[in-house]
Amino acid sequence: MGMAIIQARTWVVFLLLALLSPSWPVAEASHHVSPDLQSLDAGLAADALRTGYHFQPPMHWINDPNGVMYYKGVYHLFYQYNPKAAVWGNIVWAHAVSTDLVNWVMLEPAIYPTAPFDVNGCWSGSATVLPDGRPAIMYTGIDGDGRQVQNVAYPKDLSDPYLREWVKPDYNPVIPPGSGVNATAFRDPTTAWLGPDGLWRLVVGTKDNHRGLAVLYRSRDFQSWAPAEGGPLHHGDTGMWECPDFYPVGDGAQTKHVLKVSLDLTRFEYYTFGSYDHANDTYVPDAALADGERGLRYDYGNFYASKTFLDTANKPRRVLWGWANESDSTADDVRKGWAGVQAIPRKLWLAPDGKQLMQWPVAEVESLRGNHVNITDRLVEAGSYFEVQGLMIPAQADVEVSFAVVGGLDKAEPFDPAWRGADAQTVCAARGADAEGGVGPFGLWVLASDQLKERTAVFFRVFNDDGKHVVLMCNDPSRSSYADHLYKPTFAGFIDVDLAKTGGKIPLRTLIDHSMVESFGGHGKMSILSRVYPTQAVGDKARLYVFNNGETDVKVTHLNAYDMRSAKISTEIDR
Ligand SMILES: *[C@@H]1O[C@H](CO)[C@@H](O)[C@H](O)[C@H]1NC(C)=O
Ligand SMILES: *[C@@H]1O[C@H](CO)[C@@H](O)[C@H](O)[C@H]1NC(C)=O
Ligand SMILES: *[C@@H]1O[C@H](CO)[C@@H](O)[C@H](O)[C@H]1NC(C)=O
Ligand SMILES: *[C@H]1O[C@@H](CO)[C@H](O)[C@@H](O)[C@@H]1NC(C)=O
Repeated sequence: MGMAIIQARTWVVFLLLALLSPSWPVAEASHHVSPDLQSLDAGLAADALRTGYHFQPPMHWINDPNGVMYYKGVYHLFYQYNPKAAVWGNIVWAHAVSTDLVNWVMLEPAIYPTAPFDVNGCWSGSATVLPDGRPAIMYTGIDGDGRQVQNVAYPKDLSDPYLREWVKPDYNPVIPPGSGVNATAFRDPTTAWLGPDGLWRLVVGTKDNHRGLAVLYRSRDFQSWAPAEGGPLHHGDTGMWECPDFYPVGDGAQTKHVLKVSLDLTRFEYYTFGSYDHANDTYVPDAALADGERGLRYDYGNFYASKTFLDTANKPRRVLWGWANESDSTADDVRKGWAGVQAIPRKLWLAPDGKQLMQWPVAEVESLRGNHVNITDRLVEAGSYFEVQGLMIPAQADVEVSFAVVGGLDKAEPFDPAWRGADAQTVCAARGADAEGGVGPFGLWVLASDQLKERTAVFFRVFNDDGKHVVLMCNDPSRSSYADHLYKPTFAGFIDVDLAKTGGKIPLRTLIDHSMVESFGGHGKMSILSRVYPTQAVGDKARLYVFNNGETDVKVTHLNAYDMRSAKISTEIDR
């Protein structure tokens, strides 16, 4: 049946109408507000650095993914959006739907300021599909007094699988900041879950001075909520906890509960997992896991405010969405007319050894693969490199490669004792892709210009720490662009692979998408996302290389590189 066709322009006009009435005081937030930049003239949205298959709306600023869910055959992605500019502000819940997590139809915003309880902004939150099949959204509203309050919203028409219109009951807010709660640091409710006692539970992020807290609330009817008497589900001495997520992974006796928080102080995310007792709402992380900055991360790069959902359509699987902000300047964003991309949706599961979570791009992404280049058993001698030829647009590609260290691990560089306790990012800053090594650095140069003046390295480097091999995986964008005002951190993690046991083999997959370099090492043990802005290595001028800047030979046992078709992002609904 033919459905209404909503042109992009109509959509923008709709947004403007919806947003003209309320005034927009500057809310207390972790984002810098630039009122002078809130312009209707967004400039050029089309840009050589826009992504082809990562999720982006046609223009303007986006941040956190919100309320992700699967309902009646349709995936819903809501996200924080500024309908007026490429800088943070005027935040609404924009809405997109998909049947495959790859191609998207943009709908009108689902939730925007209309009432005293959200007049100053509709911030992040989550969706819960209730037992009767009805979805509920819980989100943070910024009320007339600038307080952060939690509100509920329900679909207006349950027979519409696109859930276009949402109704906010008058009894909102359902969770105001209680006494002792910091009303300007109280936000981002999780998806709710039902306990054996028939009570709903959810967690809200907050802080008490320097202590970050995941506060547990309970309700019998999803309307009247009270904080659990037992206190917060968890806390840490790490500053504000934003965007908490709490969910089970594994099955049967292996089930663990994951608690993820986004640390406002570092702008990175950390997780623990452990046991959760439904009877008394106690969460105890596994002893080996640390909270906060010493903890595990989903992604060791540019990835924040993430949220998972249970995809009941597939097996079921848990799918993770996260936001990748820009690493250029605000002036660049205003000129581009857009800022922010969603990372590729990732399937997430508990590693068989129970030591960490694993991630892999959802299989649907492979439906965009086109022209294929295949290399097998090619030696990459110490100090050499070669170009992978045959891709039509190496700036929009999916590369799977398996390396094997064939010259042994004897030459691995000693691990400097001064690095013990330091994070991998510090180590990679000291030993980047251009620092010759013993075993490695070896890996890919992506988004490279023909003279290699611009290139982003994704690589491995092996250290010898008193006889134990430590493997560093790193994205090094220090040469990624001629532009010198960009944020170019070397993002890195130590990857838990025992090369002695794998016969020196280590696999890598990198999704290259113009300004996005999203890498997965060790079959999903390590993820690192970087944003880069080449000036020469754009479109079909970009090149792809394999390099080995170490003293030890390595071999590419397999390399499969694919041109990626662009995802279809439309404003028209075809059914
Ligand atoms: C409450 O949160 C705001 C925003 O982060 C902060 O400026 C303020 O110091 C906090 N107040 C207390 C008492 O922690
Ligand atoms: C919660 O219950 C479990 C088992 O029922 C028990 O081991 C644990 O000590 C309890 N925790 C608290 C804080 O009561
Ligand atoms: C890759 O190339 C090898 C050798 O040319 C061939 O045996 C193999 O089937 C190819 N793989 C794919 C997926 O095309
Ligand atoms: C993304 O942008 C960089 C560069 O401006 C900042 O350093 C990061 O803090 C920021 N990340 C997030 C999650 O806001």
